[in-house]
Amino acid sequence: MPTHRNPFMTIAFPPMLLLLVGMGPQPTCIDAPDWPPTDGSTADAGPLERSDAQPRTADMGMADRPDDGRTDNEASSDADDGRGLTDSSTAQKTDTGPDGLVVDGGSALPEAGDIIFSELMVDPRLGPDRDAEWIEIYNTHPSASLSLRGCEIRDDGRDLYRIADDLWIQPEGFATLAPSTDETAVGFVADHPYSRLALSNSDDELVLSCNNVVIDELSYRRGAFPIRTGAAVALDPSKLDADENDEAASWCSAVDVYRSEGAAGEDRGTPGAANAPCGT
Ligand SMILES: [Ca+2]
Ligand SMILES: [Ca+2]
Ligand SMILES: [Ca+2]
Repeated sequence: MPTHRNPFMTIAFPPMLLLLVGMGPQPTCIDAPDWPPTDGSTADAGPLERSDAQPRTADMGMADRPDDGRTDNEASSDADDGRGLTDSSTAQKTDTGPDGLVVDGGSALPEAGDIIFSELMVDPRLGPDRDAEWIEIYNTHPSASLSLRGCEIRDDGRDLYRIADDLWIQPEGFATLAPSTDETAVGFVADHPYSRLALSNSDDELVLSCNNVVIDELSYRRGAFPIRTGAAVALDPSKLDADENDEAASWCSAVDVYRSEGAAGEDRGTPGAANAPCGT
């Protein structure tokens, strides 16, 4: 028998020896190296999401929707997460859009009426208007995630902001834009920061256009529209339409509180979520 500093090692691993070694003073050497798994399978993406090798168009089983002829300039890029369709905030964090992106005919560009203004914080109580105003928009499309990259929001005056980065909205989902994504300033974490936009407390216009096509526009006026300090102007959820949101009667003051600072008061609205029905 050859000499060895550990005589146990000369034996060809009988089961009882392995057990003895496992009970010895240095158990770490037989710790199972693959527990817990380190290959990513313990991430919060479940087995259904682990489909990196599959083409994007197969995701969610929606690849066979009708082609309306629109062309693709966004959807072919790689992304890193299969959960974008159910989480708009996740979608915002990707560089080129959510994995599992579903687009009409391969296009993510909205057409007229696809995205509408759904809620406006015109006159926040907490924080100055320049910091705490916000705009909520809604994707009316029942099945297509849409990108607002390159689109513009403007008024009829000097205000104009161009969306230079990706801003995705899932089908029948909401997105919020505010002067910053600073929760302390806005009262929540907006999906996208804008600049050079201000919402007049008396009357103003908002126009969303993409590739020089007006997607939605509206004009509001105090007195007709329910503009109040500390309450967003909220579109009735039965009026989520580019034409119906032109009518003052389609809007009401938000009731739900999203920001409260004790004696300083409250701001009401549902940024990023469905509005409550008006009249309730
Ligand atoms: Ca304002
Ligand atoms: Ca409109
Ligand atoms: Ca809302």
